[in-house]
Amino acid sequence: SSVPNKRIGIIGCPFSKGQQKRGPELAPQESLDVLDYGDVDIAHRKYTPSYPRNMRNYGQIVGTVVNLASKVEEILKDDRMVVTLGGDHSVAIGSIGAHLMHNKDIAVIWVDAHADINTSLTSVSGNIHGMTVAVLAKELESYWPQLPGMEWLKNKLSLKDIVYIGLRSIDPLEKLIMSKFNVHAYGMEDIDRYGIYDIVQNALQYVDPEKKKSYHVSYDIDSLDGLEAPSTGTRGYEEVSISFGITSSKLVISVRGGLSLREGICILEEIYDTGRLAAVDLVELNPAIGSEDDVSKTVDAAIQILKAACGTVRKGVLPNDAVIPKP
Ligand code: HAR
Ligand code: MN
Ligand code: MN
Ligand code: MN
Repeated sequence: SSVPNKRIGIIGCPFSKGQQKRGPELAPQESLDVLDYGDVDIAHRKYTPSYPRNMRNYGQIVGTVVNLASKVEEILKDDRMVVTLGGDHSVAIGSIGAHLMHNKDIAVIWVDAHADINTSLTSVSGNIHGMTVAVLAKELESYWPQLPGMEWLKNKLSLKDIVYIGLRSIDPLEKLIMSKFNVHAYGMEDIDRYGIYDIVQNALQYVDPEKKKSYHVSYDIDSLDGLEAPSTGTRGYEEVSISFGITSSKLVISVRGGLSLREGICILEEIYDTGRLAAVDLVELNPAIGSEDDVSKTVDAAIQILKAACGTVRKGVLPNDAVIPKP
């Protein structure tokens, strides 16, 4: 129905561990108009006693996501598709928050090994990148302590308007939250069973049956298999000690067995095809992890995902006025 947006705005949010790679290789077709909006200022707010417990670097994060949000809103107002290059997944508080300010009627497609739906009270790690969805969620408001500095987030995301693709590492209390609120999710086993194409069509049908929403894809590069995208923070085998009250145990996080790059590309191609893709986050790419080859492989995977988001067609497009050369 709609015409895909050929105008794109790129914003970097080089948050703690993320470092963005960008350049002309992002522009898949010459007809694309890509405008670089620069990088967001990273805030350095000191700890204050009013900050909630178990949220590492809270001051820095609230300060930064506000800056990102105003840039993202500016790009959306310029009628461009927004590409936010993280940074870790906490930057999506800013990008999705801004998308919600611009248009209340959005649908989020969260492509990730993880659900990132811990509150500060359920998180084992205290890492805010594992809490992003919960910060944004309307239904979880009463499960948080006061979140100073997040008052700008007035239009919250309904958990009915998010769908997960590619999950394979969920904490027990995240699972509890997801089942209590009936959050729609496709895990790797669903992709094995039905194939990625049908999963994407089903996900869109679920989250946007009337085909009118503005899409936001929040793409965590760790959704890809570690063989495809090794340079990311949580891709392998990890053991974390957890305690819930008097119970404590070891949680084994093993996130091998992820999406192929082709599956990742397919997701973005199909969402691009709706003509309503308004924002993409590409997060958790960490150039400080792995060898030089690992980094370039991961960056290349990210570029291919973003090119698909910008309308690249793998089987090729016809050149404008060209003719086949003859001797
Ligand atoms: N669920 C775990 C936590 O809350 C691990 C989260 C890891 N998150 C990411 N982004 N890498 O998806 O800490
Ligand atoms: Mn994530
Ligand atoms: Mn993840
Ligand atoms: Mn298609």
